[in-house]
Amino acid sequence: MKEPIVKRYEGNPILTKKDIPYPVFTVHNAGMAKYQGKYYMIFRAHKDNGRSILGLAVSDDGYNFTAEDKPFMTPAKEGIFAEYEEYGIEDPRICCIEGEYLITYSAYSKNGVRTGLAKTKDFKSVERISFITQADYRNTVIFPERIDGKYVRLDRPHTQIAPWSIWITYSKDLIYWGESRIVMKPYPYHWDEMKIGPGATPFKTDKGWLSIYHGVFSTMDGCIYRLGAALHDLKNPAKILGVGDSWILQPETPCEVIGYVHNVVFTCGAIPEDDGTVKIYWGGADSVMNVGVAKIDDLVDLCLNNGRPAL
Ligand code: BMA
Repeated sequence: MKEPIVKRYEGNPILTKKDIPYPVFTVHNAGMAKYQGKYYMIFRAHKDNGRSILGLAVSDDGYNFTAEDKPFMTPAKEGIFAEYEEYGIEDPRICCIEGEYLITYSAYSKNGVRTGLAKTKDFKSVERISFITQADYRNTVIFPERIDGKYVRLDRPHTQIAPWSIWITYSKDLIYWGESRIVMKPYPYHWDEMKIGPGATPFKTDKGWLSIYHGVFSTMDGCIYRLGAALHDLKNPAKILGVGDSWILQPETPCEVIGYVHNVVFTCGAIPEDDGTVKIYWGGADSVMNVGVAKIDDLVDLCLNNGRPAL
């Protein structure tokens, strides 16, 4: 059998509800960052009313995490943020840029789901900046460098009319965003034919920005969430150089197949390392956190030499 491109860590799951010192019922879909040599994980957790909050766990090695005593972010209690976060905050992504850590998250309320933007310098305090989309946008990742002086993001509008595709958008100040265009669509009768969305914050390789995304396939037994890889041009990330034809990870282990939502691997964060590997973190069945390692060259090769059309 072919070696899997993502090698699962034998100690998975690396974080579960049992590791959290306050009551939560899931631990999943965590954004990841390295700060002062440590690994920071901002995870999503369901409370027993079915709404989500964000917790924080820290590790020296990227595998053994200890959760902080208190949640990192809970829905805002006042002002504009309270109005749009009432039903919970979910699926954080972290982008380290110019010494700050930007956190994008899905904010749910009776007005729909939109992307919130917050920032932290030290993973102790967090400051909300703005909502950067209107309703029906999720899965927002910000590139870790300005390109041509602009912040760049990928996101996924949520609509029944257009295919659920990945779009790119630019900003000079993180508040006002524009010049949007579609960059990648689901691919018919393929593992990602139903919908796709940005996953981990893209990271730089010498061949392009590597983006790990999720793709969904609908079956008679419900949806299957898998992960794939795409490579964006370094100078013009609206241009996709290649999308891997095959998935890089699919639900296979018991904690990915069975849980709060069956058959889900969903990433919000990956950490590229100096040795040419990347640690990819994913929620298993919307219940626990897992990690695996891939060689960056293998992912790039998949995109460039075993591809499918982006659009
Ligand atoms: C998506 C999001 C993710 C979740 C996935 C599978 O729509 O809600 O947070 O992991 O569904 O349930």
